[in-house]
Amino acid sequence: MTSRTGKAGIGSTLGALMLFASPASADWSLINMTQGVTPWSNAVYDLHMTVFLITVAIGVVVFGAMFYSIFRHRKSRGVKPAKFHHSTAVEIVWTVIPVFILVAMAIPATRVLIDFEDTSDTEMTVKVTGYQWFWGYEYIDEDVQFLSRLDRDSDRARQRGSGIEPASVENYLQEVDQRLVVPVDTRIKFQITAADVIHSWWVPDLGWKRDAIPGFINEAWTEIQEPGIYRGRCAELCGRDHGFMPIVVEALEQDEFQQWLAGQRGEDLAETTAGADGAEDNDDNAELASR
Ligand SMILES: [Cu+2]
Repeated sequence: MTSRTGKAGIGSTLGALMLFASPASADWSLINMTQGVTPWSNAVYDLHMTVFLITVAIGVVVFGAMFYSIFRHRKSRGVKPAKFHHSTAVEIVWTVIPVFILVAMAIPATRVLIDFEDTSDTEMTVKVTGYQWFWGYEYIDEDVQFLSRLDRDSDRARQRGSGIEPASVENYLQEVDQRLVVPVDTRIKFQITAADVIHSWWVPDLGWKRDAIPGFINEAWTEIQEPGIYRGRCAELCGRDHGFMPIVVEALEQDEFQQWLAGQRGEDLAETTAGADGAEDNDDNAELASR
């Protein structure tokens, strides 16, 4: 019995490996870094691939030399070990070459980082506030703000003994009641902070995450190139319900965004939360958000 399951296990593992190795079915994007939908995330992806290829080349050279030496100079071929210690020339070479490689990698990496830190020239600003355990969004200068919490279907399904099969809930734990709607092709500045503990705002497709720290405002920027829905989550262990504060960004074309904004404008926070659901902690939310 054991050996049969063992064989089946090996068989399925081999099958998976073969599937993986066949170029037609290999979807590298599943195991590779997310390429994202912003110029910055693409720059990071390119950097990642460059550094990855450099390390692969180093690996091939180093392990190639090592295995060749082990094979070629083996004792059974009658090779006698050389007796020397200390070679100044070799030490200089293996210090200088890595320094050059590191500098060659650091220059483009620094360029990309500096670009990310530059939040000037942005066309709109969104303030993001982390709460235990939901997000608050405020469109600075637009008079639009709201809270964004786990959608009700996921929230019901996650309760112990709810009897709801999580698999039956669409986008389980990855959907919110109110999405952060933004326009495409717009440089958006994010100002990220928190009201209680440290959270971290992370949408992989944007290419970055930023800690949300009480008393501090961290800045970041993005420019989404393709309309779509991009999902993320809090990336800092912030408390009991840390796993239940997803982030959903919906990128719309400019005119659709303006329409959406017009529809939202004027609705104040209390109305938004009261309308969103009748949860008992609405008062807490409004109170927290007003701080
Ligand atoms: Cu959090």
